[in-house]
Amino acid sequence: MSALLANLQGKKYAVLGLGRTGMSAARALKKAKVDVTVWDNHEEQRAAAQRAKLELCAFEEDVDFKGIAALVLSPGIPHNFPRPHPVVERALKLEIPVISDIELLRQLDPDTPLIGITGTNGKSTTTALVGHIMAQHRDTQIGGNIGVPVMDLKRPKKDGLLVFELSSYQLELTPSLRPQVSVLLNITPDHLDRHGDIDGYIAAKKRIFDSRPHDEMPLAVICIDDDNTAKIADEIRASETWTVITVAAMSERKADITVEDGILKDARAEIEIDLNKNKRMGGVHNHQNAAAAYAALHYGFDLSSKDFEKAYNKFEGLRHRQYLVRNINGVPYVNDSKATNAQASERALVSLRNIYWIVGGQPKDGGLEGLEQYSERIRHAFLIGEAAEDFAIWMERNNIDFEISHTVDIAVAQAHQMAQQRRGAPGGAGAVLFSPACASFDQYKSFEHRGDHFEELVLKCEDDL
Ligand code: UMA
Ligand code: ADP
Repeated sequence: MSALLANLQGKKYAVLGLGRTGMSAARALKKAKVDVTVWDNHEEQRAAAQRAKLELCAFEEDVDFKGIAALVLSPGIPHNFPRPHPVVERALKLEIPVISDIELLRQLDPDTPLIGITGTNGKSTTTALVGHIMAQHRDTQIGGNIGVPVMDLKRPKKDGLLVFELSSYQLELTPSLRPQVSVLLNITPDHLDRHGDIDGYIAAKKRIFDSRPHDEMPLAVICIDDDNTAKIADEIRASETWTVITVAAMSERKADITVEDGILKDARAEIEIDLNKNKRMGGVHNHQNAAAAYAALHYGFDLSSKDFEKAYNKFEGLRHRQYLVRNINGVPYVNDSKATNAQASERALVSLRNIYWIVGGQPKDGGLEGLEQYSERIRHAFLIGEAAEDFAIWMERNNIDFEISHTVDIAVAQAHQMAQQRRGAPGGAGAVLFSPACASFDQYKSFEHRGDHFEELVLKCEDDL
């Protein structure tokens, strides 16, 4: 992106927050010889900036902010709720635009075709799936909330494509997104502290439909399985500024594209695709993701249903999200380390039966509340981390057999042994599921680190117990 950013030479930018986004934006600007100053509230990040030879400036003190073209803000830093970061407040008072790294990129390059994907759940899976399929046809770059800051991407070649996963935080700071295709998967309450309330959260998600390419009617793919997205679909259709394709995969609502028992039906084109063929994309939630990807690519980029199906069947899913690590004697071992709260674990409990559930970590408010209805599906639970004692009370209350394993090493060994011994139990072989419903920070650096450890242990399990 360096050649693009060189167009900004002579201007001055400020970057606040030096995590993945801020460091990437600041480095890219510096490389393009654009004047950039940076700040972070944490000493460790400032030290990293110094090592990268970035110019630090304490924005919070009374430094001269004049002449700054924009403040590039990291998505994790509040600009609104619960209260704006003081530096954001200062910038806004001086009428300095507060923008995301994605906004900066799209201001410079509004024309490279872009698929934007948002929703409360399924964003990363859908983004990766769309990227995987389109990479076989065009130079495709995927980034954004999925973990690759957009300034780290290569600019796609002519006829190339950008696929961005977009969080509600990023959407609020990106008024010039101009996607050719916008995908909205679902909206359930999340990040309410940052949006004030559910209406604020919905408004942020809706911003994916705020800006349009200059000379085209863009495509809106909206999964209408929940009331929030169904209402948005009606509104966007009524605006007559987007072509709207609706998808229903987790409800019986009427839509352009539906999925029932894993069979995708596109009523407009009389197309049927059997989504069950890809065993790694099990569960109705993944069928929602797959149907949204199909709609975006078939109607947005003329991809044939045959080409979709061929590439979809080869998609291996994303690690840490109900990812099938291995099947041992008919027992699947599933890594769902990304499930850091009860709602996320619910998706896995819905998808499997006779579960040997490894659960726990650093607990979230509410613990396992809401999962009581799945107790029949759990054969045995193995409790780990800080949450173990509290989760034991919940298990007792719900008549679920359990033991306190403390660590993932012990839990995997115990679950493996029990699952293999009870393979012939009535009801079927069951599944070993690592879906912690907790943050990872009590024992790991991140959910990825935790999931990697689980997978490493599972790959070492003996198959002749
Ligand atoms: N900081 C300050 N002052 C503050 C608060 C934070 O200086 O008051 C600094 C921190 O010291 C840190 C930096 O800001 O150095 C952190 O910025 P950040 O939280 O925006 O983190 P990044 O590393 O830039 O990661 C962000 C996204 N994080 C969030 O939105 C919270 C990543 O999404 C994204 O992958 C990455 O940009 C690249 O685009 C993560 C996420 O959890 C996966 N997203 C949420 C979600 O998916 O639910 C929205
Ligand atoms: P996100 O990027 O939005 O957090 P992911 O694709 O990383 O979503 O999936 C995270 C978890 O959310 C998965 O492990 C799965 O349990 C659940 N999930 C995935 N897709 C959906 C969906 N369409 N609806 C509801 N839950 C989903």
